[in-house]
Amino acid sequence: MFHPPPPALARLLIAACMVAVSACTTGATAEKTATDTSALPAEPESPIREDAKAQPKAPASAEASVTNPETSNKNSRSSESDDERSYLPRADAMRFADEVARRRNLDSAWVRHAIGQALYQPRVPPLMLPPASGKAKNWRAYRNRFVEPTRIGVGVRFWQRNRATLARAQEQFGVPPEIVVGIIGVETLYGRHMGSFRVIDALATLTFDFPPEHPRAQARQAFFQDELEQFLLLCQHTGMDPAEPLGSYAGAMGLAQFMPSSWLRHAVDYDGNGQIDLWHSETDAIGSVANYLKNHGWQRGLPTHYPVRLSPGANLHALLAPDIRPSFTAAEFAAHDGVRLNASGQSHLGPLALIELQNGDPAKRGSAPTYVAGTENFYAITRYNLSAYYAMAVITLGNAVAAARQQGNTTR
Ligand SMILES: [Ca+2]
Repeated sequence: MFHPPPPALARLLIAACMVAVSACTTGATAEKTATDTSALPAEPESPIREDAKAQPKAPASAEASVTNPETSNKNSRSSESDDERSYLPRADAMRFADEVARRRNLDSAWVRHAIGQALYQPRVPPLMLPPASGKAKNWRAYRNRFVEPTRIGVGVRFWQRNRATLARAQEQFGVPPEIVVGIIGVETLYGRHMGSFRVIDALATLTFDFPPEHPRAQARQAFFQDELEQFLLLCQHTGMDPAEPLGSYAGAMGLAQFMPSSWLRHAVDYDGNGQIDLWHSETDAIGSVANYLKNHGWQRGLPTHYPVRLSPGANLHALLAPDIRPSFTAAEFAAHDGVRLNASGQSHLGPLALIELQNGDPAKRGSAPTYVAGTENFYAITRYNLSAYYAMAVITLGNAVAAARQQGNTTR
């Protein structure tokens, strides 16, 4: 999947591209997550509010049903040839190609060829639509998809063979192994499900055929348009053939499911072989995840969350208002009637957020929500995927793998 560039060509392209990349990373581009399976680019006025409480669409590793798009597309749309699905004849796609070429100082024939070989993927747009409203979120069901014996077992082996790298990443970036192990486990089951859509197909489909019925279609389409542009820059930068890389239906790539913009900004060559390969190098993936979190506010040594004890009838309205953004001191938190932090939570120095995770509709055989007090490190994990459910699944899986590893060590 990853081909090193021919050296002479690569040097030329890298020189041209570094200028372009720095131009886009210093702008006021909205913050984006690494994976963007359900995520929104944060906006100045109301960052992440809409999706922060939502149970996200599952990351690639839980999407077995979308891992073989080519087969299903061919089956379901056998009358449609590749020519009919190609973006080559689309005036809007070619106009965009010319704009990108001009904006980024790229060869316009190369950009037109790259976008022109993209194929519309009919299964992608429906996957972007939010779940039907009124459906209660269910943290326990979500958690059980990720925190289960197979994933824990694979996670223990991943940790074992990468323990030196995980320790190095903790030393350098301050992010503990269980968080990195939790993220890569939830994202791709440690590389088992990295997605099988061509990235160029997924991003072109979401750029030129984003579902108009989506409540935020315009912003989301703009997000993917930018990611398509970033993907082309990434290909120029690395010498990858744009037709080659595979990823999720949203265009997220590799063990850590990085979107192209995140790859350009936060991925690192952590095995020192001179190139970044997030598909095949577990070492590069580990360093990149840790670097991403550090760049998004991770603080060394800070816990992710504390338990919260609630008395019946506790008034949570004010505490829930800022959503997952840590906004209250421990004293302010505990000043609310019926809300109690444990001893370590009470002595926490930074801001906290009351995190609510619904467990289905209590009126329909569901149970009461789960609450924790999230710290700035909990919030940092939500920069990876804008969802409290996602962050809590990452933390819970990482801790479960750590516990299983510990148990294995003591019984061995
Ligand atoms: Ca590398």
